[in-house]
Amino acid sequence: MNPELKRQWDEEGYIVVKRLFDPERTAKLRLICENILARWRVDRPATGESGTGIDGTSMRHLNHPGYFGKHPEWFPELMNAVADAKVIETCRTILGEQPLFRCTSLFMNPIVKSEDGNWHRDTQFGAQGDDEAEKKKLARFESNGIQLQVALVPSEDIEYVPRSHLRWDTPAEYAIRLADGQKHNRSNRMPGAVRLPLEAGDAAAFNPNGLHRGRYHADKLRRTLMLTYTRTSMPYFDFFSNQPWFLQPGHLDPLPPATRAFFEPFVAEYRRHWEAPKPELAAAY
Ligand SMILES: O=C(O)CCC(=O)C(=O)O
Ligand SMILES: [Fe+2]
Repeated sequence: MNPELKRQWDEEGYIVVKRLFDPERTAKLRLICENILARWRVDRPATGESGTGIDGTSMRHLNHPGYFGKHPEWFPELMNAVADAKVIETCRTILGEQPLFRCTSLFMNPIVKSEDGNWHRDTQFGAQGDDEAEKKKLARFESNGIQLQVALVPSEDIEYVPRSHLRWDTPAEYAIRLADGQKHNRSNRMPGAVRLPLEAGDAAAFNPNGLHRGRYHADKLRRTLMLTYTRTSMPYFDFFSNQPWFLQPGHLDPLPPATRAFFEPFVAEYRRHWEAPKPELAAAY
């Protein structure tokens, strides 16, 4: 347990962990993710969907078994990273309890279209533009989980307003994030914003209640592998945790015992949901 890490998370709303993965492991994960991304751009094993990936900026469920047909040895590499002792200890420090797996994602640069991301708080989703409802969410909602973004190549694509997770917007922030039907929300003048500079192998996490955005520029290579966890005491079934492929016989067999042990509570928690198929959740891989 690192008290400074916890303090920074609680007070600043974000952390950067230098060299979470060493260069060798980072390079291996990059190779694996590059291959998965190339496949995702032409077809999606989880749904049989095809195409459309050129301007995509994120993809989910890199741990789907359909991505490992040619390289079965890459599956344990990826799963070992998700269950890595240092990663789990970092999450445990922040959450104050054992983390439960939620999902894997990759953020990447688009190939053609460039865009600065829109400033937002994740609390605004589902609040339907009702500021009072969002304020209540913000006051009540202690972040349920952690999204750890591991840079596979150097990246400065995340911007965050430190400490903004603990309060509502200042007038200047509001003018950018929400005013006028959000038409200024890609502004480059957000007061107090910092970029989180990452070398390959470094990781960042931020409380998504705070003001943040990404950057999606075709000429700025971005490959960040995001490992997402919830509190074990607050599991949440939705598109992200809908991973029925974990029910395939022998799915966890290729994994070393410690990694398998990390995923077993995930399977135990969501099994009953996966056994009753949810086509509406499967539609958007
Ligand atoms: O990293 C990014 O590009 C932004 C992602 C984001 O907004 C989020 O994870 O809530
Ligand atoms: Fe967000």
